[in-house]
Amino acid sequence: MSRVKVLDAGGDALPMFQHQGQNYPNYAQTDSIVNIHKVPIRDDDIFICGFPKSGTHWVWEVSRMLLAGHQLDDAVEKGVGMMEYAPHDAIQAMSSPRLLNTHFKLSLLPPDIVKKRCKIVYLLRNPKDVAVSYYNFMLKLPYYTYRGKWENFMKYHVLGKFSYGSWFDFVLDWEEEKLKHPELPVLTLHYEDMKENNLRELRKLDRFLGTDRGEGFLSALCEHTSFTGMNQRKARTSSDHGAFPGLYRKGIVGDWKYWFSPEQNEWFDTYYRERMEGSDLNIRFSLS
Ligand code: PPS
Repeated sequence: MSRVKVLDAGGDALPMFQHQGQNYPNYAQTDSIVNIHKVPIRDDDIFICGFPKSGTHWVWEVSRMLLAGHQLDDAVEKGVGMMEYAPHDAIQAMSSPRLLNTHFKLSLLPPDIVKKRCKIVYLLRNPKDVAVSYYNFMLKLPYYTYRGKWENFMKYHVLGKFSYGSWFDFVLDWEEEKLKHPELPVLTLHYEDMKENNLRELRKLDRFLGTDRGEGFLSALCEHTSFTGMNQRKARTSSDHGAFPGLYRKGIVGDWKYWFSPEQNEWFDTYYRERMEGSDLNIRFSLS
């Protein structure tokens, strides 16, 4: 394990932490990454899992309010339950049911998650918007000082050279694990479906978590956790917002159309077909 500088295609450096052949964010303390598989798991733990930039903050906010049974306006951040980021003794100290989250593949997480059949909310977002979101996030991280160009970032990101590796490896690993463990309670939510009809997807989440909050509550929650609502509230309350200024950026489906050149798009589509051949995952790249 070591701290490394990973160069994009133009030679601009991104600082990362490398562990067992995989790159991760360059967090100040890295014990939580190295020991993630050792986190003691409780029967009633709930997990939110997805590749970075798939809408984790959004679903985390919605889920914690469903569990609480009321809207929250506090400064609590998703990082408190992020398994590769939060100190593990702090995760141990959380009261049950714990709402944990991670961008790790299931095969690298504590095996007790599967053994104990913990509930997992699994998030998917189309990889073109993920790439754009990730790029803009990297540009804004003050301690990364990354100034690389989009054209030098995109392919390397898609090929898995940066933090958390490749979207394709991640989603294919998750699909394989879901098939291997059909008994595991997994609710798969697509970012695009949530943008299309948030209330419909919230109902699914409410049923899955067993929170049974009722239509009035769910409608108000949609409003409270809309992109605008969340963005404004976080700017007002959050201590982390300054550290992660690019987090609530646009919150739309299809922003990639403004970033991918025709050549980049063609390259991506060919690569996508190759990697996803044989997969029945239905990923939508636009809502129309
Ligand atoms: S992280 O840092 O990997 O955990 O990021 P993550 O939270 O998974 O994803 C960040 C993107 O989600 C968008 N976002 C939202 N979209 C719609 N509605 C709401 N409420 C919302 N909250 C966050 C956020 O803007 C990032 O996407 P982009 O495309 O960059 O805007």
